Amino acid sequence: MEIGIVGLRSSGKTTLFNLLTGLEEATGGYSTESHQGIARVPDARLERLAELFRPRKTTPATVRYVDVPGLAADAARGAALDLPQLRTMDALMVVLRAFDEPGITAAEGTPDPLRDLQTIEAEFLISDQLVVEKRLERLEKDIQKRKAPELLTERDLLRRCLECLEAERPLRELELSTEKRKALRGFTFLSLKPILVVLNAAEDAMAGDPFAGAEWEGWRSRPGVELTAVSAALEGEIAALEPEEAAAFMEDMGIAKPALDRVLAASFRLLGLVSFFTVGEDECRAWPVPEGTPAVEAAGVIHSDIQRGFIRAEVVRWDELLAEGSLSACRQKGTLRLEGKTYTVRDGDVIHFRFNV
Ligand SMILES: Nc1nc2c(ncn2[C@@H]2O[C@H](COP(=O)(O)OP(=O)(O)OP(=O)(O)O)[C@@H](O)[C@H]2O)c(=O)[nH]1
Ligand SMILES: [Mg+2]
Repeated sequence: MEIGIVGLRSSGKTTLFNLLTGLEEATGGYSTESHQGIARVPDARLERLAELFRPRKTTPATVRYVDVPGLAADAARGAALDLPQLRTMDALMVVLRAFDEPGITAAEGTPDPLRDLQTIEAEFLISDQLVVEKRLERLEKDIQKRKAPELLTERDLLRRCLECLEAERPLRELELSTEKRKALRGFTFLSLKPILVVLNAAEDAMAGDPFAGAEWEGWRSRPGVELTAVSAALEGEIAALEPEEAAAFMEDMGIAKPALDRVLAASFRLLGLVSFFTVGEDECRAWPVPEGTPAVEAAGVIHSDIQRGFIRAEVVRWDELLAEGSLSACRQKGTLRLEGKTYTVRDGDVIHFRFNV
């Protein structure tokens, strides 16, 4: 599962990407290349489990980010089409510049995150509209030759999409059945992807909710949209400190947790993922799976043998395990449940798979 980082030029995409992944790609000049990297998703539950089991290794869930070159604010409409990589992403993180920096402001204009968000969303809509129109044209020709029911169904669906886009609404806002959603998958529409809007704010603007104003009202409750704010500059300072210093610094600034943790947690939710855990002396590990995954498939995420030879899953909630102190205590107490192949894995389950190959 991948998240594409997208935004106008010099909005701080690569700076954020570096902070999230621990990589050190060049910032400042206009990027022309994309970068890929993996971020560890902090999880307090996993840390608590690791305190109990003291494993040799603790492995958190990860999210993969792809940092793509920025769009120029004055680019020809449809410029997002030049970023074909975006289409293959599962979700998009839209970085908006809200910080003021003389050199950047001179080149890219005064910071106006809402304007920039509208510009980017417009790019998504245009780019999707071009795809829909092209396909509809082709369909009309095919339908003239042959009135196949599947062609007519597809035309109906694409007409609905076109109507939505022409009304300047993203496809995220269409109410679609699972089946229709599947039918649209191959088109890799940008405005259908869930987005995480990250406001890259000035260091001193992190107190309060930057999205509280009336101008953001329309964005606060849209389907498939999450809003969050960070100050990349401030996060960079925190990341450069030793842990104790960082804690003291954050306390001074009145910050409970690094904003990056919020970005990571939101990214994870955006992808529709939940975590289950495996525990033991060797390793405590968080495994990300799509919401609704049955136990037998979750087993396959660990190893295909475990899926193939699946007998049953022994499941206990992470906090119940912490309360009892061990899996055997949970077994005695009756909080450890035996589940079969079709059991739907829930966020925070600790699972021990029994299998036979
Ligand atoms: N003051 C301030 N400067 C920032 C902040 N975030 C990034 N910058 C600076 O803004 C400049 C551009 O940052 P990048 O991370 O390269 O931006 P980008 O979005 O990757 O730019 P392109 O890839 O060229 O589109 C760099 O000089 C950063 O140091 C911030 O939160 N505050
Ligand atoms: Mg960049």
